[in-house]
Amino acid sequence: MSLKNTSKYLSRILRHHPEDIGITLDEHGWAEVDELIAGVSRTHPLTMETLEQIVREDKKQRYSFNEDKTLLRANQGHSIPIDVELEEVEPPEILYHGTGQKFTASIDAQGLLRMSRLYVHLSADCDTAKTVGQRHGRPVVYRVLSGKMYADGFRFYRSVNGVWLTKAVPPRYLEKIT
Ligand code: HQG
Repeated sequence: MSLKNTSKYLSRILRHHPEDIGITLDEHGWAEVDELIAGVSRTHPLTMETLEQIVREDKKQRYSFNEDKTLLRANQGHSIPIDVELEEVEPPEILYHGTGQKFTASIDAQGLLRMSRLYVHLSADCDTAKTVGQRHGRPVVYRVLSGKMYADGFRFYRSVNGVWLTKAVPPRYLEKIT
C-alpha cells in the first residue's frame, strides 16, 4: 500500500472519523500517536518512521506533531467540532475559492457555505484554488473580496499550513473569474 493511501486514511481519521479505529481526539484535535499507529496499522501498514515521513513530506503540510511527538493532529479540514486554535488574522484584499462548475448556480444564489467542514476553505492564489476546484470536476474560481468582508466585520483565520478559513461568504463578496 502506498504512503499516499495511508495519508488519505490518516486524514479521514484525524478530520472526520476517529471512531473508525476506536480512538477519540481531544478538544484541540490531537490524537495519541501510539493509539493512532495501533489503530491505523490494522488496515494500513504504519510505523513511527513512516508516520514521521508522511508528516514531513506532505505537500500541503496537513499534519502537525506536538513537541515530543506523542500527539498528532490535522491542521485543518475537520468536519468534527474541534478547536485547532486557529490564529485570527487580517486577510489580504483578495482571496480565491476553487469549486466545480456544477456548484456555481447554488453558490451564486447562497454564497459559499462550509458544507460538511467547520469552515469555508480559501486559497491565497488563483492557481491553488483552481487545483482545489479540479477535485470537483470542471473547475471554476471565485475571487473573494476578503478585505471588504474583514472591514465589514467577518473573521478570518489562517491555519499553520497557509489555508485561509472563514465561516461563510455571502454572494455580494464573490466575483466569478471567467
Ligand atoms: C462547495 C482539500 C453548493 C464548495 C482542498 C466545495 C481544500 C457549495 C464543496 C480543502 C456551496 C465542498 C477543502 C453552496 C460551497 N452550494 N456548493 N452554497 N458553498 N460549496 O471538499 O473547499 O487535500 O468540503 O465550493 O485543498 O473543495 O483535503 O471543500 O466545492 O483546502 O487537504 O462545496 O480540502 O484539502 O467541498 O476543499 P469540500 P473544498 P485536502
